[in-house]
Amino acid sequence: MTDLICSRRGVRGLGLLALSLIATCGFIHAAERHSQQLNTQWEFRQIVAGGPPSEWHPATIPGDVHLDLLANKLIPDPFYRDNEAKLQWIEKADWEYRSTLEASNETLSHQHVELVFEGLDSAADVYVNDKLVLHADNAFREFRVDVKSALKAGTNSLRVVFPAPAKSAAVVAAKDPWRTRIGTDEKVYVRKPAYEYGWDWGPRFVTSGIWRPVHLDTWDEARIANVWLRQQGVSSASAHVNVVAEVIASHDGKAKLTVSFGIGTERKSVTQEAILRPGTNEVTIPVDLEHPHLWYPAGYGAQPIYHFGVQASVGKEGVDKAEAKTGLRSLELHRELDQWGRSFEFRVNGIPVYAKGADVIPFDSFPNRVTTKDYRKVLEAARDANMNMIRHWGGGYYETQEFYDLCDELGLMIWQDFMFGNDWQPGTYDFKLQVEKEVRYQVDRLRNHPSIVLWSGNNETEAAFNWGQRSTLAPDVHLRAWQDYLTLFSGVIARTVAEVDPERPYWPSSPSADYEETSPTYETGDYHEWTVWHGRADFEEYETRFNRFTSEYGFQSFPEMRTIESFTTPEDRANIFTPVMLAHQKNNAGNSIIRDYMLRYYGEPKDFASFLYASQVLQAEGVKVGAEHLRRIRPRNMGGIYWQLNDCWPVASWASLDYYGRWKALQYYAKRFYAPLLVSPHLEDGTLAVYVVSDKISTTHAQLRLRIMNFQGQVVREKQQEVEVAALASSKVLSLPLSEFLNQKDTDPATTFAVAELSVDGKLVSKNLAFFTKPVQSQLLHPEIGTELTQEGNRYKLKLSSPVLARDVYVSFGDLDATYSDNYVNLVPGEPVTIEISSPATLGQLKEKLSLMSLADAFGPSKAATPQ
Ligand code: BMA
Repeated sequence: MTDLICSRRGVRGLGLLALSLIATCGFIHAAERHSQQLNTQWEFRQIVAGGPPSEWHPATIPGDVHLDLLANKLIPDPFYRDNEAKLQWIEKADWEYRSTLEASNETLSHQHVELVFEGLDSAADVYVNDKLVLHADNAFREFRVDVKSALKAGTNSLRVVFPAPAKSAAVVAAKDPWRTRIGTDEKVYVRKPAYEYGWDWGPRFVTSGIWRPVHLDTWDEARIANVWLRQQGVSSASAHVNVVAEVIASHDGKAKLTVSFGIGTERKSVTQEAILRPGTNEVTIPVDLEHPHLWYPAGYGAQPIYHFGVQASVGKEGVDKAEAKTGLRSLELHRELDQWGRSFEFRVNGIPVYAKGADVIPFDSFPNRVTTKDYRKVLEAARDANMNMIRHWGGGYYETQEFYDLCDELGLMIWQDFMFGNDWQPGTYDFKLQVEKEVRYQVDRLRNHPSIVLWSGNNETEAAFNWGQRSTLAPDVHLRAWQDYLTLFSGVIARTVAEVDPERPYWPSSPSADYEETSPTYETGDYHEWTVWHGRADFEEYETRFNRFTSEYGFQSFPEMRTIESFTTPEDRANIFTPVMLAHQKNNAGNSIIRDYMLRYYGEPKDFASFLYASQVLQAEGVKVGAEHLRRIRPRNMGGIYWQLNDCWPVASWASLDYYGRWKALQYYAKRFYAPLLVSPHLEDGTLAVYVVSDKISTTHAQLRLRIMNFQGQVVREKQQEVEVAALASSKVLSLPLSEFLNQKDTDPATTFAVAELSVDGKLVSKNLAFFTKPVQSQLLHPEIGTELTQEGNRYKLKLSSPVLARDVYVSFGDLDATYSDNYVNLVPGEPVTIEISSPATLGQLKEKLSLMSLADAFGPSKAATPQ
């Protein structure tokens, strides 16, 4: 009888009688942990100091105050025109959220009744029945607080108060005696996503809110706080995984842990007994897998996922269960001395993987409206563009499990920054403790993801040591600031990562040389290459750089017309310098920089629409110079990550996908310049050299065809050869002195180009064009492009052809949704290109809206009529 009553099922079954018996039971029942979601029926209001309280409005949790104001139609669309400036009052206000919490006697009968906030942005006071139960001060941590004594049976009130972020930060900042001497910004004293304060691609929306789920957990004997799948030896022959269950126990006692694991529907299980002590226990259950299915980065193999279920029981009762999953792979950041300095090379399952990708920023200014569809759209676009790595940049927030699950599934390796973006960070002891808790929480939460291949301390904070006020600090303050930096990023964080995730490499900052001295003869670490764009150097400058790993470089462009239309009125679209266009350009002088390069390389586009289009071509061609150079110089360089993949609002930026996930020219170019087998014709030392770069793990037998032709299609030189393409290497396979074919009859550099094609078994795998002048000097002809749009099942095919060279032919269907297998394509004279299109529109609608623009069109018919 006692057994029955003291089990959870018994309590439920016997109702009130049982509840009264529990109190006299004399010992605690071993019920299973239960989680009650508290995400519904919230309200919010502005706290008006001194004034009457404002009205309560319904709120959505998880969310933030901006989204709640928007949903209640209390503010206009923050992204429209210049609304951003008009909404700055929100961050200056204090906000309050409330809900009720129903607690039954059964709930209160448990030993532990914990209120769990998975994320509060940021400083907040939490009250239960008007009793302060929590002061939260870090948006990147979970807060778990026992509220058993604050709760009563029945309806309880729950309130969360968010003082204006600047106020909360000022209170903490005032306690740091070094702050003003070092010049540390007040805002960083409370951990919060840095990009909320505005960035050179993002608006300023400093928000507040319960931005991750809330729940009430009840448990008794023990609960499983974390399951760590520690990969300690993985090869194709076997995988040794230590399943480490972190069990929080109430008392001394015996427990049993059962792990069932496998892939697909196949499962094996092992059980282990453990002696628990009150508090945190780590129980390790070793698991060996013979001939495991290994996880590979995209392009190198499959991404199988193993599932592990852990069940904890005390006595006969299950007390908690947890699920975890991972992909099995070995990982090494290979850093060896070599002829150029020290390598920076990721090795996965022993393969030196050349990292191809882009930097990722938050998907929205308001994270809680990012949907599964949005995540897929952006991350699948990365995979489809032949990327295998993203760098998850440190000025945003640690992403959702869904984001990391998708990267695991798609084979996208992640360079994971900790969330410190550029700003100098405090050196106080409290701040270090705060960061340690955050790192522990985030690494515990994310370490099973095979996609994460590196933890990196921060974005550009090391570099920021010499920026602004810190460049002129007095020697003692200078030393103090540097000590603060080192203790945080190479002390506290490095040590914590070494403790909770020792199998994964840690890197102190991006960019960093890990405090080694670099020189032209000793290159080491990763690099952010900004002489192009910020330094306004020509794109060719990229080719003079030989960094071991380039984790940022890039160039801006405008999004397409449809995206521009989403935030503008027709008068805003008069030119790129209207107030609204400038409000959606966050880099100082950004639009002027684009125009500068435009004139340098292309000339003046004929109108606004042409400017948008040409800016995308300019960006794509510029980044292509860098990307191909970096791939050509492998293994000296082993990673090219361009800035940036995505946007958090509609804006002119370095992104290759706009806010709506629409592909800019650069995304299509990336698909080509990141092809696993790349043919890269390159002008060097008076020759046209042709390189073939291979990411294949074995030799590939291929056919190379190189033609030199003029814009009308006359071939003046042709070469064909068989090539044995070396695995995981870059090789120069052909070199033609320019003097042999240029500046001769029919080969004016302004009307001549080279087309290189690489085929494997008769199938074209890479095609690339090279020109002998800048576009502004080339004499493009106005192409009459032939189109043939047909339907095949639920897909469409568009065949394009032109009798003369047509560069960067951009296909669009106005306001109709469509995705394209390729776009911004070059039409070699007389050689059709077929693009596959999917669209919910009908063939008739598509035909009606089809529009084309090529480079010659963007610069006016005059360019065609009178060659320039
Ligand atoms: C780097 C990044 C970002 C920035 C980008 C473009 O500094 O780390 O901070 O947006 O360059 O300026």
